[in-house]
Amino acid sequence: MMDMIETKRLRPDDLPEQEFLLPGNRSCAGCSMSLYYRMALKALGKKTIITVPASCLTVLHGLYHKTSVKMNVVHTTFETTAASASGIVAALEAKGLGDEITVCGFAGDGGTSDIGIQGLSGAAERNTNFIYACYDNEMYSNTGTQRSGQTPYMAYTTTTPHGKLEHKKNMPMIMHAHGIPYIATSCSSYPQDVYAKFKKAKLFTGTRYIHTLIPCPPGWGFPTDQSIEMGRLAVKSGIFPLFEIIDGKMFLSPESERCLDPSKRLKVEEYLKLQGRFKHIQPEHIEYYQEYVDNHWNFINQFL
Ligand SMILES: Cc1ncc(C[n+]2csc(CCOP(=O)(O)OP(=O)(O)O)c2C)c(N)n1
Ligand code: SF4
Repeated sequence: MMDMIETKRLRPDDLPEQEFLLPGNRSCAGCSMSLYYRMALKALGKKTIITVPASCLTVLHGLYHKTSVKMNVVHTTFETTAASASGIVAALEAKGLGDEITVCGFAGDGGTSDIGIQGLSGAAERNTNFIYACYDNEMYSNTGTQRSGQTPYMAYTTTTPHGKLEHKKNMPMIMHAHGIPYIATSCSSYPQDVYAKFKKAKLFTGTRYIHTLIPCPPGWGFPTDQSIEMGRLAVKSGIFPLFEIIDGKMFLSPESERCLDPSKRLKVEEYLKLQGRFKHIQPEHIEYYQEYVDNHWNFINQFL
């Protein structure tokens, strides 16, 4: 049973020593994307082809002829991650290598839930055989922090100077509606969980989707040594639930189980007050945000 595969209690020394992300890259100080990517690549392993669109991740990869990534990588245009992955899969299948090599598209939240959603939806409807990994820093970070469909309620961005009025688009549930075999959420603050979920995704055939929260110090407005803490607060407050949906059934990850009990959820204010992007937020917004998170947990409960 796929749901019985262990995704918890991994210790750092359970992880393979081989590194595909080399020390030193062009992401900002404190960027949790590096940690996330390092874990994901360890899980995917050498026999992988990656496709990456315009984003902070392209910056991390570096400029030709130097790179920090020891992998086969295609750099593709902003909206084409899933189309590019579909093309790579078709080419591998034509060469009889479809079962041997893993294809994985990595894109930001803008590249996934806004401009890239059409190609992703088409590929998922065909159940094309690749992993799609959305790293979610909740804005278009690479171009200077504009609003995306994943920017949360009331967050400041350069295009929402008074705070965004809408909530995050629920990408994992949109992907769930496509009936794909494996969906997971993860957060860079829980690196072993990131590793385990990529490793588990590899066991399935068809479209697999992993959505990961990536705290971004300059975009969110917090000190560079607080990235891990910020992700943990997002999970502990229930703002970002960690779960898997395996063959249509949802399983809460251990890190989020405590959130089933509303009294054990950290108040959303404890998370919001530490970030510059929410500094203009008023008590009525916080109350509304808390209500929204509590209602979202009632929604999640229906699936468990
Ligand atoms: C068609 C097109 N429109 C706009 C851009 C400019 N652009 C490059 S990266 C980027 C933002 C990417 O945001 P996201 O996908 O969230 O990734 P992040 O930068 O946050 O890592 C934009 C708007 C582009 N490259 N192509
Ligand atoms: S802008 Fe944010 S996501 Fe992009 S490299 Fe810098 S810290 Fe990382």
